[in-house]
Amino acid sequence: MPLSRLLTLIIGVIVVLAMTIWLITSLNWLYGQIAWSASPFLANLLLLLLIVLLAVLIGGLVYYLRLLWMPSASRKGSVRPPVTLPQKKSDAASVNLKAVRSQVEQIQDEVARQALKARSQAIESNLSQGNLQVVVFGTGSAGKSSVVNAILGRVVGRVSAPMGTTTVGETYTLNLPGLEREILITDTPGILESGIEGNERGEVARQWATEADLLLFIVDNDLRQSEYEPLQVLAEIGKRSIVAFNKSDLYAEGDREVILARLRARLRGIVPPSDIVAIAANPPVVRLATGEAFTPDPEIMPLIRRIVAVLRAEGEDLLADNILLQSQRLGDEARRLLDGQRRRQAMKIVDRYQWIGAGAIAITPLPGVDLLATAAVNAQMVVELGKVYGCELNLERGRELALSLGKTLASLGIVKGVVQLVATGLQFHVGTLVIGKAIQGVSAAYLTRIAGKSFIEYFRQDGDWGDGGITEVVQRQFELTRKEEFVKAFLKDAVARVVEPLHLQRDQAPERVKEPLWQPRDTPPRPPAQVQDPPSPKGDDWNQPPPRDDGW
Ligand SMILES: Nc1nc2c(ncn2[C@@H]2O[C@H](COP(=O)(O)OP(=O)(O)OP(=O)(O)O)[C@@H](O)[C@H]2O)c(=O)[nH]1
Ligand SMILES: [Mg+2]
Repeated sequence: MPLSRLLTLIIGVIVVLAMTIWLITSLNWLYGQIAWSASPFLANLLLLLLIVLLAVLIGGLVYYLRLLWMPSASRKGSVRPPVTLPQKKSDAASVNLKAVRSQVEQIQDEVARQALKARSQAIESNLSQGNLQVVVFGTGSAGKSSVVNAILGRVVGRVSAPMGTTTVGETYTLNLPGLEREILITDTPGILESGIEGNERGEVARQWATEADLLLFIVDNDLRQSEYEPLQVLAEIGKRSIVAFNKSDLYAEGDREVILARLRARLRGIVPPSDIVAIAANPPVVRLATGEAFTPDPEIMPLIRRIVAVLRAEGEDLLADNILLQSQRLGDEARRLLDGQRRRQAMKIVDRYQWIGAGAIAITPLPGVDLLATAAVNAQMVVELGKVYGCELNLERGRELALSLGKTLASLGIVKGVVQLVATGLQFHVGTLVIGKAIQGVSAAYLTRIAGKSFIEYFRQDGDWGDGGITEVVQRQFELTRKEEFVKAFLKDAVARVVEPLHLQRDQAPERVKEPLWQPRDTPPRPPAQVQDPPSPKGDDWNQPPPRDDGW
């Protein structure tokens, strides 16, 4: 007790004592006066009245003193203080949800967008309501529905011997003594069942498990490796589990202890030993010696006690962790969908530019191999790709980027590699008169593709080439496009889009066929009208006239 309060108390007691003495003396004097001047009966009556009044006054004083002295929280008596989630985690979750919402808004696929919106709203309402989600999980026929029935104390889920009795997640409300929050308990289908339907049911169960604040993992014997794995995976993503060894009535006391000990040993580091309990959720009817049928009570209290203990001690943290986890998972999914959507949009742009460039270069060929790289990497394409990824560039910046990528293509020998690859691929498809033009056009398209895909990587990483720099990204994209199936499909497309129009053009202009369509090497350079960006500054090899032995 603080000193100030102690002093107040002492002074108060002295004052009260002094007043009491004065009061008794005064009453005594008054009593004497009345008894002497009036009657003793009247004096007794007055004394009684005064004593009652005094008692009421003292009672009132004691009541208010108690109020003054008691700590403010306990004064409210039965009203419990409001429960708040750990501030940091719930703040992080709401910040995360806000970011997710803006990503979800950008998703164009209506169905996916609505689904993600609904999930983000569900997480938000969980954040504000804070119900605890307990999910009953485990292999088929381990007794999950029986456990739910026993915990709820009434039959809600169908129970039967064959696996696959529960086919969807069923949720019930549960109030446990000593817990402020409402608990939602979900019975799930069994995992690790065979067949397509079994797998689908297992997926439903796993989905529920990832959304749980607390998992009740039901087994009916020692743990199999296949049961251990999902439990471990769930523990790795931060799921808290209680393991219930059900059907323990089937085992003699000693065997039951052996199984429990094995479970505790196997799950060391994943589930604390005290959270692995033996139960019998639905012991079968037994026939007594007298011939009478007897249904034993379920032995479920060890599990209920653990659920209450864990939720009381860790419930708020589990809830906050789970909300954070759910919002992060939603964010990952939104990002994945958005990334796919952007990639599709970006690839359309690359496709468009690669064939525009190919056509232009095939009509107006270039004098040298290395010039091809500059022509193939169009600044406007870079600007448009940036826009898809929310990165606004002006044309000047687009040019800079295009130029540096073109240089990289040339310096890594990718231009020559592509020309070689295209020349080999086209040799049987193209007539000799247009072969040079065709190789240039198709190579330009190929290089545009490598450049476009490299820029997609760059913009995906918020305008960063990554640790390996531009060289590594470009080299990787080149390697990826060299895969046989891609080259085949690309060349097939190229024949239709570049080579055939060239043949057609030649056939339709017989008088010009006498001059080969392919420009001789020493023709002065003519930049392709639509695609080529201005050449780089003087003194750059890139801009030098092509060497004489430049062969197409
Ligand atoms: N001996 C014994 N049998 C039990 C116990 N609990 C459940 N069973 C039996 O185990 C069988 C399967 O029980 P369910 O509760 O349907 O099991 P489940 O895990 O929900 O099964 P699915 O929904 O098919 O995955 C039933 O025949 C139950 O009677 C128990 O404590 N002791
Ligand atoms: Mg079931």
